[in-house]
Amino acid sequence: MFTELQIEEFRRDGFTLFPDFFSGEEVALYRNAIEEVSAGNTLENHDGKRMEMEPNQPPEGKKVRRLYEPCSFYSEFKELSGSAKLLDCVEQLIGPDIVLHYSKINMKPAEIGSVVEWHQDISYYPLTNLDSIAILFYLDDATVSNGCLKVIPGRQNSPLMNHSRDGYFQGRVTEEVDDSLAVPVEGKAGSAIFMHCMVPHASLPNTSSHSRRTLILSYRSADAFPIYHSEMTHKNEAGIVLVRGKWASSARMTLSEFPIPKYPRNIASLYDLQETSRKGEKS
Ligand SMILES: O=C(O)CCC(=O)C(=O)O
Repeated sequence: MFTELQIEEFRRDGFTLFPDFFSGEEVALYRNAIEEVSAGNTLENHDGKRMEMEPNQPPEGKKVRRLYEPCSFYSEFKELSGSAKLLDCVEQLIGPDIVLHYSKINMKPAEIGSVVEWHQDISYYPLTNLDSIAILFYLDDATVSNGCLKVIPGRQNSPLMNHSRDGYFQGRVTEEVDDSLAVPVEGKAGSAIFMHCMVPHASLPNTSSHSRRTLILSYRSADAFPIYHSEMTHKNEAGIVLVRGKWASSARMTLSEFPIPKYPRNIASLYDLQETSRKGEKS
């Protein structure tokens, strides 16, 4: 459970770091599960339904960039997503009726781990209210040198930043970001960052010799419904799970307007969309 102080910090800054959320044994369990799932996959021959590989490696390279939806596919992570310890914390932040929205593991492998550019999570999936959070669990010690998360504290109460260009959603902020406002969130393996969906965040490429694996679970209040049903929304909504409390019979609306992300196509991931955007293709 969070202390009053941690909740205050979350409300003020939009995030809070929970040190040692996992024990050393739990970290080892999740790392082993990741290794098992990743084993045998290469850039030229991998299970594209379950994972995405780092693109800048030889065809036989084995560096995975992301594992998709671990809480749907693998028992260790599914169990975590419904665990009382985690949901008690989530409930303190977004209330008693809780939906697991999505999960993923960003691997940020040593030497070539990809950049994540500035974005606010909810720009990808507008909801009727903002009771939506992501929890980022570091499974390795995360520092500035291996690409820990960077955030802009306190920005969660301002309007959404622009994520579009030429009318298309870019998956990254397209206005200027004042990097001097950013703070790195370093943490030991096993620590967790609870982050509001409106917090701008990013992370640098990993050029160090240490990987920075991060498990990410996103939850939303059951009365936060998608306000725009693109094909991407359909795909995602098929996987949502009520993990505590009850389904809502009406949507709670707290926003008078919100930008709609017009996706250029079905994307594999944020990396995919941000890369396309960098190349300057119409997206
Ligand atoms: O892995 C990271 O550093 C950030 C991840 C993130 O923001 C995302 O996948 O939406």
